[in-house]
Amino acid sequence: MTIRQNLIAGEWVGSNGSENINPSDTKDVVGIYAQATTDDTRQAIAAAKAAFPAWSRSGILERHAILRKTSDEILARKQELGELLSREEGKILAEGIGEVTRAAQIFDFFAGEALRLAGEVLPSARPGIGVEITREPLGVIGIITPWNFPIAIPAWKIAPALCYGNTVVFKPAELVPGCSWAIVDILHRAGLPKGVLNLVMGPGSVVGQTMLDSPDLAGITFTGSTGTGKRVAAASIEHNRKFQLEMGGKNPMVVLDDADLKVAVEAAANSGFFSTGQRCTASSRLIVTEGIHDRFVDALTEKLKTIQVGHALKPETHVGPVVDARQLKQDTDYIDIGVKEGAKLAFGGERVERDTPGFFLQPTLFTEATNAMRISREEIFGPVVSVIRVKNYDEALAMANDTPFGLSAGIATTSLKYATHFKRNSEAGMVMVNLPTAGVDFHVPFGGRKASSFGPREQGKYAAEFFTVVKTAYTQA
Ligand code: UN1
Repeated sequence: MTIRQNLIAGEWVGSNGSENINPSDTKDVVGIYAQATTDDTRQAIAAAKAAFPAWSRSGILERHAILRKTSDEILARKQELGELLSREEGKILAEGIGEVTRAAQIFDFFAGEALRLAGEVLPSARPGIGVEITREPLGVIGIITPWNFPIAIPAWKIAPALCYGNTVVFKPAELVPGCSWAIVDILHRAGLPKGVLNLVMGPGSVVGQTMLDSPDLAGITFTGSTGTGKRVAAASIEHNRKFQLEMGGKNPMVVLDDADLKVAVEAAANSGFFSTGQRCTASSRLIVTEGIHDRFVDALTEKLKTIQVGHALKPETHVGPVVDARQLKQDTDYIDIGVKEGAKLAFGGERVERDTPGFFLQPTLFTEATNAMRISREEIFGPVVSVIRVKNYDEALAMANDTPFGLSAGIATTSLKYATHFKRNSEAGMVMVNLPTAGVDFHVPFGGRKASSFGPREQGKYAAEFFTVVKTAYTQA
């Protein structure tokens, strides 16, 4: 098998490779990917630094053309890249193709944004003086991405970074280098000058740490665990560096007595279990009022019985495997914790065997949970959901907000009054009414509050906030 190499200063380099394993079938090696060393990472940073002056002054047509070409190629290859994504991460093929399409849309959006760069011209407080407010690129951006969205998250960080004139050192998650390698290859062939985008695959302890320790990164954008996010923050403060963090969630979905039962069950099943529950936007706390509680639990349990867990590439599969053995252990440990805490295991909870060796886990539903239990407070990141019974809307809202996190929150209701009140009073960055808490658009801001996020929003035109720095210029003519 040929080794997929790192891209440093416009050259493919590296020989020591690591296997990318399919979680649906651990006998299937998706590919072999080079592992960057400390020295490689330093060279990548130096290359990005050297490329910055020219790229930061490059024309908008050049940036537009490269981003546009990248979008076109990703879209044209959506079947192949969707399969690669499903093979390396384990989400089902339809979700894999959907995510690849989303990546193409993101590159398309930022191709357009390159043509819309603008500033403001204002009169000064002092007559005869003009003020211009412009956005300039930040510099070298470090991009660190997680395994659960192997193409969409790299796209929504790389596309705006390049659009606004920054250069990049990109470290994808170790578990899923395949899609990252593919988009870097596409961008490289689309004509990016040498050093503008550098790919350094490898472990966080080597590649990530070298990035954190570098005085030459002007910004780091990170999506991943809360623990690592805090390390990114601490190291960035040390270096006076801008940072943007997207971390965990413990997202609530409130279901009120007046909800349309079918809508509520679909939204809960989708955001709790699809993509194997491995989304920071997943709903893991279903907060349900008394009048609908039993009907809702019955209908959701019936729905779970129809969900087929299996190999991500089989057409009959609804939910693929857990990403790896470590994550599976975390999920099953939390299932044990939930049982010990006194929640009722209403569905699932067991590993399942399929024809191929993989990390298959049944969708798991706890009922009679409380909001104080660890399964309701800590992010599990698997197909494990708890139902918490409440008396009324007020109690539901208070409980929805009673969490260290604040990424997304949902409500299922037919009441305009409660929907409106919830949108206004939820302490989450994103609020969904009669919709899953996961599965977001590509052209609007994404991000949360409290321990879920730090720094400016990602995506859409709000992305400019992180990837640029504002300059205020005064002129007396
Ligand atoms: C989505 O729900 O469509 O890591 C996106 C995550 C998020 C992305 C969720 N940053 O799960």
